[in-house]
Amino acid sequence: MTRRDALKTVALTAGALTLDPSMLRAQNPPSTKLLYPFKVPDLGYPYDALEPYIDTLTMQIHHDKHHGAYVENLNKALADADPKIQQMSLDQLLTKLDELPEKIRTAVRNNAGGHYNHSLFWLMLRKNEGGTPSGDVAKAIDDSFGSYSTFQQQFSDAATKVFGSGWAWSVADGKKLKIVSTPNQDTPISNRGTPEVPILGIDVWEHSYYLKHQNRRPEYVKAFWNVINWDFVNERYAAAVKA
Ligand code: MN3
Repeated sequence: MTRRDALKTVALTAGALTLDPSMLRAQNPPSTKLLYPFKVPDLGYPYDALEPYIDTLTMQIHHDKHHGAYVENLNKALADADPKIQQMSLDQLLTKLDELPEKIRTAVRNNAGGHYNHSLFWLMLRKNEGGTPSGDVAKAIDDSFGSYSTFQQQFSDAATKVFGSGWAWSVADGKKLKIVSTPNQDTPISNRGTPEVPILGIDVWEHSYYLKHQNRRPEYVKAFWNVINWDFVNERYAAAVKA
């Protein structure tokens, strides 16, 4: 039995498919099989893997405590819910927020969103030391923005301008890419009418940068370009275009 099969078996016998990043990675959207009770996925790399761009302590607290709290509060919100709701996947919860009982809707929106966004975020990160995108996503960036530097500029601008806490994203719109932002833990897949598939995102909540960069969000956004896992972004883009 391979390690992956062993993990699957363990997860299945535990009554829910959860996930090491390699299992999440194959999914599009990435978390189709994430089910109640939800679990925080392994980070998939050491806390210090993104130094000096994102520091060790930030990664540890962000993953274990902040992501952990979203998962814990999501499970709490669903604990007394109708079994039909408990059986909805993470994606279903987020794309059908309107169908949830009002009593739990806000808690699910915030905490399922937090779980979804962070599960994606960890996979989007890998130290690349300023490496540039390649493959289809590089072409999509050129086709949509004219050049990588224009894309960087517009994405950074969106990230810097998020008022308060939220995220900036690049989402697939057919073969083209767009830049959008979401407040709090809202996620592009929840957009009514036109759910969007995020292929790259940056968390601009202060908890994601304050220990190292304090109030200097632009400095964190600049550092972010050194820790993008372009291979994963390419996989997301390919899956989004196929969908
Ligand atoms: Mn965060």
